[in-house]
Amino acid sequence: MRVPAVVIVAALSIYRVAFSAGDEFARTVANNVSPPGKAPEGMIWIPGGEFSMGAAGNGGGSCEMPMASNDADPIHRVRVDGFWMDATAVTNEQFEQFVKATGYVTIAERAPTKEEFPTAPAENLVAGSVVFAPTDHEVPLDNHFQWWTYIPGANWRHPLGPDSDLKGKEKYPVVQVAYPDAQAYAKWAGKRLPTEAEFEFAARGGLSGKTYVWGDEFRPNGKWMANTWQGKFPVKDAGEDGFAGIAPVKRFPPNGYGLYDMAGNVWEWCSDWYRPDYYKTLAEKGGVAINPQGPDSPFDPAEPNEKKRVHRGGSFLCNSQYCSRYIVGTRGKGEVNTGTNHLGFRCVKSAQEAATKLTAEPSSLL
Ligand SMILES: [Ca+2]
Ligand SMILES: [Cu+2]
Repeated sequence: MRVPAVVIVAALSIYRVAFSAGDEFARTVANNVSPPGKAPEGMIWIPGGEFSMGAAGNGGGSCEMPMASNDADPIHRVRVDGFWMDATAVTNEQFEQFVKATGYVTIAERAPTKEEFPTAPAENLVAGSVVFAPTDHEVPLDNHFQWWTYIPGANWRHPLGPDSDLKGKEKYPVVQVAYPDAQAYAKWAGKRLPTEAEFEFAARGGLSGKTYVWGDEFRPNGKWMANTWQGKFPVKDAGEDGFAGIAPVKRFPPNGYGLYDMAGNVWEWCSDWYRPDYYKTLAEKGGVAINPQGPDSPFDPAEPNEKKRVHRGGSFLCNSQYCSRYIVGTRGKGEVNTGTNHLGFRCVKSAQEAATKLTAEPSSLL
């Protein structure tokens, strides 16, 4: 839901999932195939292959993961086919091209209707979206309503509310996009949203079982590798990594596949429904999960009436005090119609989809 009472959160609940002793990473074995043709503009060939997916539970991994990983257990073996992936999150200027071409109106720009929210008072049925606001003093980290607020007039053109705009923000990731908005963009672009397995395979960049998309050290040689939060959360984003708040795309080093911002900056939509026990289900089946698409239906015990899809990558709000989900393998989740100012997306394209388009185009000219 996106009416004021209900808000998306960086980390809402902890599920006590039994930590299995066999929980460990095995080697990533990438497919030995060359890219099927020329890369579509802005996209990178991800070879696919077999890898260990997920994150070790608190205390069981290579570093502490506060509130990060209780739904990312157990580590299990997955195989994905090769695919093309956008090198960066979709930017404001790219999203604007889509809106100009199609006249698409995002969910945050549409007023919620009485039909959607029969019990909501009429004065609450105002178009808007959810925005992070720092608190003016230290607060206990047990109630996210202290820093997330529904702001009327917030949407992708006004990410922080009506007084904000996109001037000079062409290369920033588009935010305040709900799942159907991201899907509509992908369809227009002849692409689709990644599965969670594709996202993680790509994020790991060919490495095996590392803590971060770049390795095991958070700041190798003192270098900041992703846009995260420094300072006291949620009071003051100290911006020691160069950015207080969101950063333009490509300001931090790419991962092993040449993908930018696969950790930090903005969360990204994946196409899988969210269930905290999905990995457990796959692990119990045994063997290797081939191109897993997520569970058949969503269920989050913390908010059983919300339909949620997976978020991946963490955001500029992630930090070691509250939510360290810039750690690769950890998972996020969000109600499908809810955007926030730290949630965006990028697209992928299957090899076959790309090939079909190439052969289809010349004949359509006949
Ligand atoms: Ca930062
Ligand atoms: Cu986080």
